[in-house]
Amino acid sequence: MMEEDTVRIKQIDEKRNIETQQETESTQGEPNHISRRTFLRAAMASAGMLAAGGVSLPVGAAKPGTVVTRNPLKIPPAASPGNFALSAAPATVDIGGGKLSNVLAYNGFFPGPTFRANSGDVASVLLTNGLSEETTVHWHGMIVPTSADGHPRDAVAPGASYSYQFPIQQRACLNWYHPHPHMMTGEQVALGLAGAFIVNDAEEAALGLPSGAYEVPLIIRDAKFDSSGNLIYTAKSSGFLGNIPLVNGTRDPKLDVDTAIYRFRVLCGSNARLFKLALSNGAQFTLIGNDGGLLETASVLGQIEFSPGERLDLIVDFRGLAVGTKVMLQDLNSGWNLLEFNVTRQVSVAGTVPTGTLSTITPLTSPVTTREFSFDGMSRINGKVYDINRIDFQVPLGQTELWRFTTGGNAPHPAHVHGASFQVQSRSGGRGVLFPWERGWKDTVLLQDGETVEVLIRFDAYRGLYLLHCHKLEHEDMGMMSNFEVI
Ligand SMILES: [Cu+2]
Repeated sequence: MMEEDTVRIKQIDEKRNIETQQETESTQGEPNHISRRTFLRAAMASAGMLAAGGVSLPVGAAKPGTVVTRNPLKIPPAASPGNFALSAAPATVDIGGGKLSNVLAYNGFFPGPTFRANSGDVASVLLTNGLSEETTVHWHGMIVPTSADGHPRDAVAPGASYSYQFPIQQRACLNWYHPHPHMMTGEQVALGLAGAFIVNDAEEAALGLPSGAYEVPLIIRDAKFDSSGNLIYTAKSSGFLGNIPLVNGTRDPKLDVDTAIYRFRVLCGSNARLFKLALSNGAQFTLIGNDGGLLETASVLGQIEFSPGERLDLIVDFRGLAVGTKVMLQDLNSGWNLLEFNVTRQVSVAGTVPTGTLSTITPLTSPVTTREFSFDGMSRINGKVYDINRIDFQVPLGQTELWRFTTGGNAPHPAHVHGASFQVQSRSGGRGVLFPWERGWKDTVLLQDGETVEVLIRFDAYRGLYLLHCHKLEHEDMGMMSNFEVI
């Protein structure tokens, strides 16, 4: 494993820039190859910087009070996944104001096209790998057969193609797609490979939620750029943190809005950063859904914190605002301005902010098995570093189980499961409560230090190989991941 990893890291990118960071807990028991890898990466980072003739000096996020030129928010093109040719390849894109950046892109778009389908449709996507390294596509939140899950075992070699085929048999929700290759997920996502996947159904349609121009996907992430303005990846074992926020691949974005109700489909697309969303005018969000679709009832909230891989379905009401008003979507954690809403047009659009019952969610009950998963250090689950060939446990199809996630340190760890959604039951230690955005169906739940989170889960759809992992992508790449089999 050790030599294999070393070779793989070398293949990735000789100029990548990786710093090591000590774990806050004892590293005793941390397998050898991790320290070998971090050492190797640090050595390569030095070599890369020498070759490049110096260290780049990316400009930080704008300071408060600075006048910022705002760029129209990019809206990725919509696409049907019915019979779609998807390429992953280097591209040059405008991230706003004519600033051209070299990125990795799906079909030349950063973010990739937004897939939109109805429950009951069939997805058939042919990926062609135009990268210089292997990749896969994982359909995060989609319940798909193992062959379509983008497991690192199903790596697609440079120049090769892979056909992802799956029926869409789940409720309306916002999911997303991104690479999941062995130990290179963090790099490929940070360099631009991600896109939204929206599923619609009749239950959702009956609510008459804002649609068309009033339904806007927002992929929020952080990023780093070199002095030429190209996206770069500088991994840290504690997680990649960029210094520039991007929404839909747009720097300093603005969105012209009408005096109407909007539905924002929000994805935390960062590798490691948590965002705490709020509106600058003190207005509140109406939260109507999350990872697995609509909640039973809406919640009105001033602040919402979410972590890599989590999704939010938010209603924002601009009806009472005067034309000319500017409202900023902010991240209270970093102090960043994420997206400026400019109220530019007075309209009268029918519609109301949803209240009351949105959806029916049948609770999972009576687990027959309890499993414990300790997210240890920065690279292990239950003491073990991921081994692509090792199956760590087996889960009977159709059996309700209680999974208990714990962590001894080095959080945040967003715990993510493939192959099924779960229902969060409790959080003890740490923050000690469940939040309104953790109701309903989830596939990613945040563990902070000292926390134990219990979920109920049942795999109803497919037998086969799936993954449990930390969605801090650097932790995932270092081995905080586990293979399991639904039998
Ligand atoms: Cu983690």
